[in-house]
Amino acid sequence: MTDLSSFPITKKWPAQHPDRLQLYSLPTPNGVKVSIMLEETGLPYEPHFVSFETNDQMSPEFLSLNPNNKIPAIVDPNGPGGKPLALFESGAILLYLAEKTGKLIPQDAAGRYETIQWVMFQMGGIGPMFGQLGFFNKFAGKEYEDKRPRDRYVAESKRLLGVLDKRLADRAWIMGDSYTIADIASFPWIRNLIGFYEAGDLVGFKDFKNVARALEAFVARPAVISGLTIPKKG
Ligand SMILES: N[C@@H](CCC(=O)N[C@@H](CS)C(=O)NCC(=O)O)C(=O)O
Repeated sequence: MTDLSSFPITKKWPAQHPDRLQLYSLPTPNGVKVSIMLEETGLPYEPHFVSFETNDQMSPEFLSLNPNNKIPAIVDPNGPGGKPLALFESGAILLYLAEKTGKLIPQDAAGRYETIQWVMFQMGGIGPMFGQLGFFNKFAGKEYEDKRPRDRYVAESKRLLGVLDKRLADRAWIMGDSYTIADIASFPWIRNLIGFYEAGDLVGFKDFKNVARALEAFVARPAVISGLTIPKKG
C-alpha cells in the first residue's frame, strides 16, 4: 500500500486512493491542462478541489507542495525510480506526464524539442498576456479610466494569436497531424479568452480562422469535455 503521509498536503486533502496520481486543482485554464492530459492518457488519478473562495491555495498544506500558491500541482506516488514525485507548474506537469506515458509528445528528439518550444510559447506568452487582458477587461482593471494598460495586452494578445494562426495555417494541430501537449497547453487559454474573459471582439478573434478551427476540434474531444469540469467542487 502506497504511503503518502510524508506529504503534508494529504492532511488537508486525504488520498482515498494513494496508489493513484493525486491532482490538486480547479477548472481554470491552467488547471484543466492537467485534467485534460490525465483524461487523454487514461492514467488513474484522484482529483482534489482547491477552493479559491476559501483561499485553499494559501493554506500551509497547499504551500508545502507549491510555495508559489498556484494550482495545478500533483503528487505522483509512482514517480521516477518508483518514488513519489511532487510537481507544480502546468508546463512541467504536462512534460512529465508526456514522458511518463510516452503519449502526446513526439518520440524523436527534434519533434520533442519543437513541442517543448510551443509549450514554452504558451507558458511565457499566451498564459501571462491573456491573463492580464482578462484582468483589465473583465475584473478589477475594468474600472481603470486609463485604457492604455488594457490596450497593451490587447495588442500583445492579438500578436500572439497571429503567430498561432500562421502556425496552424497548414496544420491541423500545433505540431501537425499529431495532437500534443502543445495543444493541451494552449487551447484552454484561447477558449477562456473568448469565453470567460469576453475578449473575443476586442482581439478580433474572427480574423484568426485557423485558431478558431483548431479550437473547435479541441473542445469536441471527449477527454477535453471531461477534463474541463475536473476537479468538481465539493
Ligand atoms: N505558471 C503557472 C500559473 C498557475 C496559475 O496562475 N494558477 C492560478 C489559476 S489559473 C492560481 O492558482 N491562482 C491563485 C493565486 O494566485 O492565488 C502554471 O502554469 O501552473
